[in-house]
Amino acid sequence: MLDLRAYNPDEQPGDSLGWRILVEPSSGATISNLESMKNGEFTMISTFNYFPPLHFNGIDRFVLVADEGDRLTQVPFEVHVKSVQDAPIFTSNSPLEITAALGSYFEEEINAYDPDKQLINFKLLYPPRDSKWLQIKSHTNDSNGSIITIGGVVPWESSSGSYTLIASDPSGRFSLTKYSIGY
Ligand SMILES: [Ca+2]
Repeated sequence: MLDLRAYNPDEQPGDSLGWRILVEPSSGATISNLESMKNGEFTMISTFNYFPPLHFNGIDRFVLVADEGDRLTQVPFEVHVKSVQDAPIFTSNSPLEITAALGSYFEEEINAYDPDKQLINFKLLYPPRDSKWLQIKSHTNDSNGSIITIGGVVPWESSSGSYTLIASDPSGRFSLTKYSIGY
């Protein structure tokens, strides 16, 4: 790309040859810092930054031109942006401080979604020596994401502890959120 050179075969005094964008990227990507540099009789692209939109993958197209003022040459580009998978994202607050009453049933709903719309798996990690009273009670998936409910009857002998919830997708990418439960 940076080697792309243009040449004005019939340069007149005062002509200036430069590169510019003719058609913006079809994906909505941003092209910035497009700058040209004169190198002998050629005008080269010296700087060029291309930022595809977040989560975009597929084929993107744009057109640059080398413009000398009265005539121009179009150079069409096709960019293949590979898909990169993302980890699930918790939309509930994190970390969460929760107060639960000893001996009573406690429940908390947690929301997460996967930017690639993959199925999310949840796993709960316990503090050391925990009686594992807290469990994943329900887990629903729809196109907007996952809702899971963690809950259980708080044992009388509980002392405050920190629980970690892991959300992972089939590719193994994961996020975690911590819950600090006090009594
Ligand atoms: Ca994913």
